[in-house]
Amino acid sequence: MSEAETANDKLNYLNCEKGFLSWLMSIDHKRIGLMYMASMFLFFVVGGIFALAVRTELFSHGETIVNAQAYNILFTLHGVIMIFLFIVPGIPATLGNFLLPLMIGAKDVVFPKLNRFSYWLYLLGAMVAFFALFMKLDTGWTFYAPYSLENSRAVITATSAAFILGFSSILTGLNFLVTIHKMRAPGMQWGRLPLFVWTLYATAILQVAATPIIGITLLLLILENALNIGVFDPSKGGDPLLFEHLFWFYSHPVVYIIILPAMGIVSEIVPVFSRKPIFGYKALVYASVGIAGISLLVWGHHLFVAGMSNFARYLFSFLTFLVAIPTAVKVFNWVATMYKGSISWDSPMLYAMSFVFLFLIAGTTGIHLATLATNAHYHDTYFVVAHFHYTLQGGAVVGLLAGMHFWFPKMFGRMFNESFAKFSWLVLFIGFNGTFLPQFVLGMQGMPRRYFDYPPEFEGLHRISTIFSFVNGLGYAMVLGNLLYAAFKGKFATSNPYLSKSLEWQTDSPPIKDNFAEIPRVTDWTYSYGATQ
Ligand code: HEM
Ligand SMILES: [Cu+2]
Repeated sequence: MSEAETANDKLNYLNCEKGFLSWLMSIDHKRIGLMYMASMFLFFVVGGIFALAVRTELFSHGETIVNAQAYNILFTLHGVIMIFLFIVPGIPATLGNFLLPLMIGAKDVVFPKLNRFSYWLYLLGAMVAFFALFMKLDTGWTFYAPYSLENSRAVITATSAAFILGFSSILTGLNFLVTIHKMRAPGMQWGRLPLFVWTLYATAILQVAATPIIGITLLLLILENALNIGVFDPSKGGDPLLFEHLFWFYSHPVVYIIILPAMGIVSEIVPVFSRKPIFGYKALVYASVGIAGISLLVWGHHLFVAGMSNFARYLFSFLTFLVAIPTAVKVFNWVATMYKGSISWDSPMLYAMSFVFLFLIAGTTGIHLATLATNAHYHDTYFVVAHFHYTLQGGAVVGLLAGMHFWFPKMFGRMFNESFAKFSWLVLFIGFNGTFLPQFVLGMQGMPRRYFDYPPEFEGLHRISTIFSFVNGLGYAMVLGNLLYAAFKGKFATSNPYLSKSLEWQTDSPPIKDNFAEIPRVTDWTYSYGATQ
């Protein structure tokens, strides 16, 4: 019997208890991570179907499949689901939960029951959001006042859901912060912490610091809708711009809650598949914390054309440019790590490299948006839609997929079909770029976002985008199908198929319930590939 088969026969976190309740009631961080993953991808599919409906409507000018009102509902539900139910919990809730204790040599997170409670809150939030699906919510996921003061029932329901989900996020952040401070194995000094853990740390600070702001803002919006207290409604002496500032004070940092862990995943994958130590470890750590810090100061770039002093405009524009520096440091260090490395192009590395490529496009078009002169033209056009899909989908979702392929054998003790994984990666990559590259051009030509109709001259590019969006969707179906099949039926994997030196790979795959037979002692950092290998 091979090593792989024996590991899977042993008692591990997957087979130690059976039945639905043993999962729902579990306080094991690994099971909780997998439950988040399953629920989130379920919502991802629903959000994706809404996206394809939106794209189908835009295939031709004039009414194609739905009327204007239904169109507004479709893009709102797509945005709300993708943001609040999928990408904000995102990598921390899934891979973060699964890997954090394993990577620092701990048995679990510091508060396992609180972790389970966070997941339950997530489910509750999702259930409340589900009711909003039937209430003709059409405000866009941003709930901008004063329009969000009109359809009160739907707005109260959807924002209550976001409020509950926010609590789930704060509690996860708190749990991770204390875990990283208190649960590191002997010898796991701060300077040896894996870079993915550093990004979870920076993210957790943002989750704890910024999420309460949106909580209070949404609460005010709920109160305004329920009791007409006049905070945001100009007809009652309120100020709608106040809502928008408070909203973006959270919702810009949230972009970094979403993207930083994806960067952490890339930092883990690149050294393993280049067989070289990570280049500039400290710079990468400072860059993560720096990005988190700056992200709290740039929210005004969403409101350049909403009316603000020239001084404020210059300041927000300048601060936004600053984010490019730590980001560029990261890209430089990844490339320097690969330099003269012995690179293997397995599927995790393909995803990691496409992350770098796509995020570079996201970042550089972000600079165009942060520039005052061009912002006035691009604001609220398809240029923005393309930019944030390169960030959220090209960046965060592709980063998540990189991690899911890399740690798949760790999670399930099985392997997916690698050739099919490469092929589906290609379909996804082509589908994604084909969908969103034309939207940059549409935006430059003046196509506004959130419109159900457009003049006939935009039809060509819209058609290209719609056709490729189905290729994009097919790509996801292939990727997820491959992984889902392999989770149950894949070939058994050895416990460390990619020969990684990181702590999580030094135990069985799938791990035993308490992760390690005994708490490990750490004597080195995790990136000593190459000369010292
Ligand atoms: C198959 C993949 C996807 C396609 C084809 C797609 C397509 C679209 C379309 C057509 C819109 C409407 C634009 C408008 O009329 O203004 C939109 C909006 C949006 N999408 Fe996606 N999308 C996809 C995936 C994603 C993902 C993965 C995320 C986040 C993780 C996301 C987040 C958003 C958000 C936040 C909006 C803004 C909604 C609003 O304006 O209120 N999308 N998407
Ligand atoms: Cu922003």
